Parts: sequence; C-alpha cells; structure tokens
Amino acid sequence: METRSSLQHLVRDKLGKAKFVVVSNREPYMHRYKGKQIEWVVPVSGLVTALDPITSATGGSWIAYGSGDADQAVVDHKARVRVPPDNPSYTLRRIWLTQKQVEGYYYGFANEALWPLCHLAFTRPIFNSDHWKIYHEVNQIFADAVAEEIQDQPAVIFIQDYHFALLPKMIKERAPQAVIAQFWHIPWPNREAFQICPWGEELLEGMLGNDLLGFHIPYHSNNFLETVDRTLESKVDREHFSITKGGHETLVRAFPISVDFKAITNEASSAAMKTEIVELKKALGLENVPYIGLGVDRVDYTKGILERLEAVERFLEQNPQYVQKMTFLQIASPSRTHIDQYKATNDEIKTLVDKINTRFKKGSWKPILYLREYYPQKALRAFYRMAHFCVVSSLHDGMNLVAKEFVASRPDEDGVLILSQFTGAARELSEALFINPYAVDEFAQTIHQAIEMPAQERKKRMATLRHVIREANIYTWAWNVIHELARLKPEAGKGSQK
Ligand code: ADQ
Repeated sequence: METRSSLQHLVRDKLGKAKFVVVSNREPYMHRYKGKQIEWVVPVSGLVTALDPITSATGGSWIAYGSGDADQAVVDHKARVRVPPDNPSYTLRRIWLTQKQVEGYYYGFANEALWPLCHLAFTRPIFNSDHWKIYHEVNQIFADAVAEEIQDQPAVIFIQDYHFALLPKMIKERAPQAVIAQFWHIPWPNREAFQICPWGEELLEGMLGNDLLGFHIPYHSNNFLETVDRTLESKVDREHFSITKGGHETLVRAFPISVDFKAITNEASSAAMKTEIVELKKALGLENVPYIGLGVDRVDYTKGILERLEAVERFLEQNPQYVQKMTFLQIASPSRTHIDQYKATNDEIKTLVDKINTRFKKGSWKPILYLREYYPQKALRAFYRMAHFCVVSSLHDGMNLVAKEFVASRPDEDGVLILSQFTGAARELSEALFINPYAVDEFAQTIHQAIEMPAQERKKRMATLRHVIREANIYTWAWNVIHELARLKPEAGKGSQK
C-alpha cells in the first residue's frame, strides 16, 4: 500500500534533479479577503492531496489560474508565492486571466465544447470559434509561464485535464529537454463522437506533445488510440499503447485516480464524527427516519441527478410501505452556473424535487431533502457515514470520487453503494450494485434491493470494496504516474529523444 512518505521517497529517488512542475486550471491554495484580513484555503480536491507532497519533495512549482480575490495581494512581482502557506516548500506561480479569457477558455471551450464532447450524455457541444481562439491564447499564456519557470533545466511537467489540450505541444516546442505528462480526468469518447469537433486535429496534435498521457481506464486510452488512428497520420501501436508522430512517441496509459483512504477512514472513525452525525440528523429532522439514501454531486447534467430522483419516485410508487420510512438526501453544490445548460439542469432538479415531495409528503416527512450547498469535507464524511445507501448515477463519468469517498468513509463496513455502470469507478468497485441510470424500473428495484439487503451481505460487500480502495489509493495513483515518468529519464533530459 502506497503512502505519502513512500511516494516522497520514490520521487527523490527517481526524479533526481529534475524540476517537477504541475499545471492545472485550479490552484492548490487560494487567498481571499475575510473582512480586512487575508485568509488562505485549499480548494477541495484529491489532486492537491496527491501532488502537494510530490511538488514539496522536489521543491518544484505549481502553475495555475489565480482566482482568489486576495491572490494578487500576496504574490511577488513575478506572481509567485511560496506554499503551503503554513510550511512553504514549493512555489505557486499564479496566472492572471481577464474576464473575457475566463469566459472563452474555461466556461466556453473547455466546458461548453470539450466537456459535453467527451461525456456521452446527449448534450450537444457548442463549438464557438471565439472561444476556441481564446482557449488557444490561454494555453499559450500557460506555455510562456512554464518556459519561464523551468528555463533550460531538466524538468518534469505534469499537466492536468482538458483545459490544456494544446499546452503539451507548445511546451515541447519551447523546452524540448522537459518530460511532459498530462492526465485527462474525464472520459475520452469513441472516434465517431470525436469527429464532430471542428478543431479535432489541432487538439490531438497538441496532446501528442506529451511523452505520457494518462486516462482513468484502458477503455478511454483505447478510444484515444482509435481517434488518433482515424484522424492523424501517425503510427499507432496498440500492443504497447503508444503513438508516434513526427518522430516523437507518446505513451498512453491508464491510471485510475483515487482518494486518501487512510485520512478519510481515520476521520470517519473519530469520536467527533459520532457527534457530527447526531447534530446533522437533528438539524435535518432525520432522527426517526429508519432509512437514509444519499447523493453527493456537483450540479452537472452528466451526474444523472434527475434520473436518480425519478428512480426514487418509482421506488416509492412501487413500495408504498417505505413512505415515511426512507428519506433521500441529495447534496448538490452549484457548479458552472454561468452556463445555460447548468442553469437549466438546476431548475429541472428543483422542479422535480417539488413534484415528488408534493406527491408523497406525509405530516412532517418528505421523501427528498435537497440541500443545494457546498459542505466541508468533515460534514460530507458524516453524511456518508449515516447513509444506508449512496447513489452514484452518472450518465458518463471519468472515474467518480464520490463512490470511493463513500467506501473510505465506512470503517463500520456497512452501507450499500449503488453505482452507474458508466463510471470509471465501476471497473474497480465490483461489489457495488450496478445500475443503468437510464433504466428507471431496474434502478428503482436496485434501491429496493439496497434497502432490504441483509446485514451480512452488506458487510461482505463493503469489506471487499474497502480492500480495493485501501490498496488503490491516491498515493498509488501518483506512484504509478511517477514510476512511468521516471522511465522516461528526466535527469538525462532526454524526454524528446526517446
Ligand atoms: P468531478 O466531475 O468534479 O471530477 P467527482 O470525481 O465525483 O467529479 O468529484 C467530485 C468531488 O466534489 C468529490 O470530492 C466530492 O466530495 C466533492 N463534492 C461534490 N458535491 C459536494 C458538495 N455539495 N459539497 C462539498 N463537496 C462536494 C472530475 C471527473 C471525475 C473524476 C475527477 C478526478 O469528472 O470523473 O473522478 O475529476 O479525476
């Protein structure tokens, strides 16, 4: 089982003198004003947990868009600040973007074109050439910053996600000595679906600037190989999962991302957690509800929240004996609210919740509690811990960390995971109950099965699920990436000459 310290050892051993640079849209530390004071926060994400120790161990840099309202107040003249703020060990280099750039690159091309293009959720991508131009421009801004950070030192650049498809090639041209890797956190679609993108070739060429390209599961890697094979002149080697174009080789690998199992388990086992659960149940009027179902998501049309609520409705229709006995708690944090499709999804969810609650409510009980809020991680653990079953019903999802967080939060080895077969997580979590979120009757029957599952079977399934996540935790993910990167010999600075 990999840990924070085994990962740090590996990094020191394998990456040697190479400078480690992470590039992501979201920054690992954000500064903001609280009254006249400045405070710093860590935006919640497994990524910071995994990449913070690596960047610290190498004294590297992290380059990201500075989105905090006090970010500018704490940096030096080169937009740099040392982090973690309470124990500085590496440099955060902030990139300033105008409102127009954020709208074109982040909300526009990344989230209105690439996000729906890569998720098969039947939402039509919007291909706007102004957005595309700005996406290109912003990728160039990041490329300039990377080049400035590394100068001509040996370096390993680890780029995150679909905000930077063009960046790898731009860096390769500026800094051929650097080893470049990218992790694509969302699915890669099949080649037919990808063909509709008007700038497909440029995107693929950009990504082939990578020496290593990671997806969550082999299926996405295969889709990528097929897409390239169909679109670009190149040599695609399916046996070794590699693509060679213009004499440069890109290895394509699957690295299933995960959670910090130990930290979550420890927190979920603490005495404070018991108190937190009692208080939350009291505040929400759930003390006397025998069964609690749970969903935790960003409000996003890919997460299948509407399909889930319809299944809860069908379940109550078919099992009236559970009226007043089961409450479904949907926790949903607002997300990308500038985008019309997200506003529409949000409105549809609210309307459906009202409809179902009006139909079934009895006395002070209602079947669905919709909490449209962002909760701190500690509260989320308490929700996971109090649920009899947790539903992840994504229409399509690269991995889905909620499924893994739920499992890590159950040291009591209880609770049932209902999981969409269209998530990356479904490949590993074989003891979950699987659903097709589009098939409402079967989905409702699965909720019934979860509620009535005997304690012994619940325990057996959860123990197996926990074993899987304990071994394949977030450090294992980072360990595997670093191990593969180390084989590309960054110390020798031969990344581009393999
Ligand atoms: P996301 O689409 O954001 O990530 P997911 O993996 O489910 O999806 O992670 C969501 C995170 O947000 C979880 O850590 C969860 O706890 C948190 N969260 C959700 N609702 C919350 C709330 N109301 N309050 C507080 N926190 C909340 C993308 C891909 C995924 C992939 C990840 C990581 O779409 O497929 O698993 O990246 O690679």
